[in-house]
Amino acid sequence: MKPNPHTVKDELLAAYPKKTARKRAEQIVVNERRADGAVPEIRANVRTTPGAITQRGCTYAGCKGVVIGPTRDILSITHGPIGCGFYSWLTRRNQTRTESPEDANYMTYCLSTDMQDEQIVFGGEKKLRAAIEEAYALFHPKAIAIFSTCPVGLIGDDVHVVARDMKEKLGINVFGFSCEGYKGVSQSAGHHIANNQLFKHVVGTDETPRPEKFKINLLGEYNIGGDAFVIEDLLERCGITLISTFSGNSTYDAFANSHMADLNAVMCHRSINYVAEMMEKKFGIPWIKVNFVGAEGTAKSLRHIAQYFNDAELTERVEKVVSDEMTEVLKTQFDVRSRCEGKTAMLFVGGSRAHHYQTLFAEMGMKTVAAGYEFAHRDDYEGRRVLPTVKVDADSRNIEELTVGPDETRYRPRKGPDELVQLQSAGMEVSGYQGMMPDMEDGTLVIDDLYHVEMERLLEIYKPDIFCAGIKEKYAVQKAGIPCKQLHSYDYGGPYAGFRGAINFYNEIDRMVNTRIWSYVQAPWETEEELAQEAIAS
Ligand code: CFM
Repeated sequence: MKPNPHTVKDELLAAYPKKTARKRAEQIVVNERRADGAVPEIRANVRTTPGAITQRGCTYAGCKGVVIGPTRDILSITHGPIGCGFYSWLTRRNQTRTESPEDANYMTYCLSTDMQDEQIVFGGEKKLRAAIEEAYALFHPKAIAIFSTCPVGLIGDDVHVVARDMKEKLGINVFGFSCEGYKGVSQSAGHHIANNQLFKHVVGTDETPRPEKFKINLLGEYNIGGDAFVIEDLLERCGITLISTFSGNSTYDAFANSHMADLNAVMCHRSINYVAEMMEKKFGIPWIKVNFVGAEGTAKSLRHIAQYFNDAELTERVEKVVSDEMTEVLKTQFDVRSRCEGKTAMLFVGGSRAHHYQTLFAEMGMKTVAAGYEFAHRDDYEGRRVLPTVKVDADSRNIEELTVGPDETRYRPRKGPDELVQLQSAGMEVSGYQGMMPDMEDGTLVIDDLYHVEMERLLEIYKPDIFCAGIKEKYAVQKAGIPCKQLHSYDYGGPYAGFRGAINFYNEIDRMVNTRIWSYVQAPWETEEELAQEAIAS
């Protein structure tokens, strides 16, 4: 029998003291869409209740690990004690491909100032300067980025002054990030800080003109498991020039030249919408939301890009690529549907994938019964139209909001207001994002910042056929006898983007939900006799 989502919500809340339950109730929402498309309000981007086991990461993780980390030729230095610098490793399965074997790729290196007690007491700036000089002597990079961990902010080291001095001294671009882990309630704050600094220090610093016809940037694609390679190939076959990607398979030079593009295609809205907005204000480049996850989403995104440029030849090429790819996609869809139709999934991931990957499951005939983001904001759930009503609390006010206006010489609106309205009325959302909830069925559960104790109850109540989360959840889920797909790292798999990626995903999920191995999961103390007795008792 299908569980009643309202009863499930009450059950989840029953675990908490009254005051906590009252607040938490606003983050656990039964999705019900009104006729006008509006969805219930959800509380998001707020502090995790102390004591709860959250899926979230910290601000430093969002800045260093997520946004800047995947850029291969920016040398990243973590400033802090080594115990705080886990993400110096870049643990995220981002891939990159240099154009020639001689080109710089620092992604496999792990640099930290390794602060000791002495620096905590007397200050760490001196050690940071020495580290930058040492790194420069070793690698001669084009740019060095410095990332602050919590203690740096607590003791008051000024990484920006150090960066400015070193930039002058070494003659390369050096910039710092005040991305101390505690700066925000999650990694989301780190995205914003990374966006700001990239925009201030890198974007628009290379004026080399680009002669190509259809020039775009892809924002919010991080090349996990090779996704970017699939998308790059598709764009190339369509005749679309990718000036830069923020930041999968990316380079410093591409960011510097990115203001030459005529369109920003935003994939992960949460992590990079700030850059899109600032580029629009300063250079006049419009942005649209795209989604290269799922065959349908990929086709729609390519078509929207063609529609934006409004060119018959481009449209024709896009249609050719889509139809070439769809034959194989539909064949696999048909095959996996015979085994997966009606099975259920739950997705609790980050700030965009819990939405994007629902489309892949839908293409397989599978249902999403519950989903949520770790650190997204209300607009990622409910759509950007709620932005004016989002409460700005003290935690959000902590993050710098850059004031950006049109560039005196370089502001060039790529489309006039009328053209933008025309695109809108042709069904294309410009500067917009619908969010996750309008795409989810009524009666599904939407939970922000899922707590571990809730996850365990959900598994018991719904027994979904697959649960999608990350490494911290994976083994707890599997011990409950339910397969867990990591949608952050893809486990060892991928790519899942584009048409080819969709086929990969269908096949992998088909294997995961149809293997019998999970029915054999049994704790040693659960003897057959005891289980039989339990069954009789219930
Ligand atoms: Fe964007 Fe991401 Fe995500 Fe994200 Fe992330 Fe990630 Fe993610 Mo892990 S940028 S919000 S901070 S799509 S690392 S590639 S998988 S939580 S859903």
